[in-house]
Amino acid sequence: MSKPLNIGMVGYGFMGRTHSNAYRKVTNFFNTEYKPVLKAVCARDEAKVRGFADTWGYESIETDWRKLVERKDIDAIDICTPNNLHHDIAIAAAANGKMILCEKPLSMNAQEGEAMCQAVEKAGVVNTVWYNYRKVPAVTFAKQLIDEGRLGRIFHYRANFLQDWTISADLPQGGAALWRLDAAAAGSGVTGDLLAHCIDTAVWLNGSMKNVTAMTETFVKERKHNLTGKVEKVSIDDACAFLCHFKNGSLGLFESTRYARGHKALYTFEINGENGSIKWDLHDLHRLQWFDYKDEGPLRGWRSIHVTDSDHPYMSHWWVPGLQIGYEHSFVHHVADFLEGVEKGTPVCPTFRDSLETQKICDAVLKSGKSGSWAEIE
Ligand code: SOE
Repeated sequence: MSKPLNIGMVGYGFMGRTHSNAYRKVTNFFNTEYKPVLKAVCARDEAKVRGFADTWGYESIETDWRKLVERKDIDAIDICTPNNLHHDIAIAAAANGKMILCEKPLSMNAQEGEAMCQAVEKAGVVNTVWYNYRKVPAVTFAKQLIDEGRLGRIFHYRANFLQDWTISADLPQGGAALWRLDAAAAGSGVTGDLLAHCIDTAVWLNGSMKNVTAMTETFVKERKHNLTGKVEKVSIDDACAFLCHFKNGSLGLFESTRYARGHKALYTFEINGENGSIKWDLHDLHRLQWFDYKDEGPLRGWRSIHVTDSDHPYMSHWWVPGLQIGYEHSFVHHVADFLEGVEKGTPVCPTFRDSLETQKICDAVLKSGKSGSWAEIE
């Protein structure tokens, strides 16, 4: 008999949909002791939140997140709000003894993030941050290969996250989906939204960073603000590129922008070691490119591994070998890992503490982008 685990979700945007879908599907494919129950969803607009609850099968709604985190029938709070609310909701949820699943990035800055870590650690509640790309089977497979030492000494790590949806100067900032352009709600632009993903994966695969040097740019300086109706200064970074030294001696190169015409969500990374290299591309997410220096002779070359066999991470839970899965499954895997952590009492990675490292790197990147100097990672 499975045990219910009651979810209370705050926010219902794009991420609210990906998470709800994952909660609904997970126990059809993973044999978990706990089964998520969509107990309540919370947002300020009552009519809209009721519509969302009906679509996804939430049992009830709230319009004030404070009420939600105090409800006795909720076990876990899922934070899917704009970034400026993560801190207050997480602290209140932890004080009420709730487990927490928080959307990325953890917080607006490392100071907030540290307070959030202390709150969940003091309360002793299970906590995780939705850096979902770790849970793509090909990316988890890359982690296995690296941990097995197959690449040997690592020399280079490079990653890109390219989009093009904010090029129009007529696009307003603030409110609904456009809070990502408003620094007051998002904290930063592409650094917290997109590079945070690249940094999370990089630190997971290649270890901690020592220092960074960055350049940031805001191409459109003013936009109408949806909440005030006025034209206001844009304070987010539209584009950011940075170099870093990893603690293992390798060099890192990262680029992210929302101004790469033709690219919608092109996340790629490559890692080069003395014995081999690995490449991955979100647009082909079920494949891992692998080069092995041992393959001597005329047959040497890059291998494109279709990560769909039952001995590949997570894949034994899905269809049959050769049939691929997609973007939404990374969230299903995250929920499966979360439920396993709850059952076994083990940390669910990335934890708040793991994600604080990403937050510190984002802060250092933004600091360096302003100063033009190298910034050390605290
Ligand atoms: C922004 O467009 C966005 O939706 C991010 O917020 C997500 O984290 C990223 O995975 C895709 O792009």
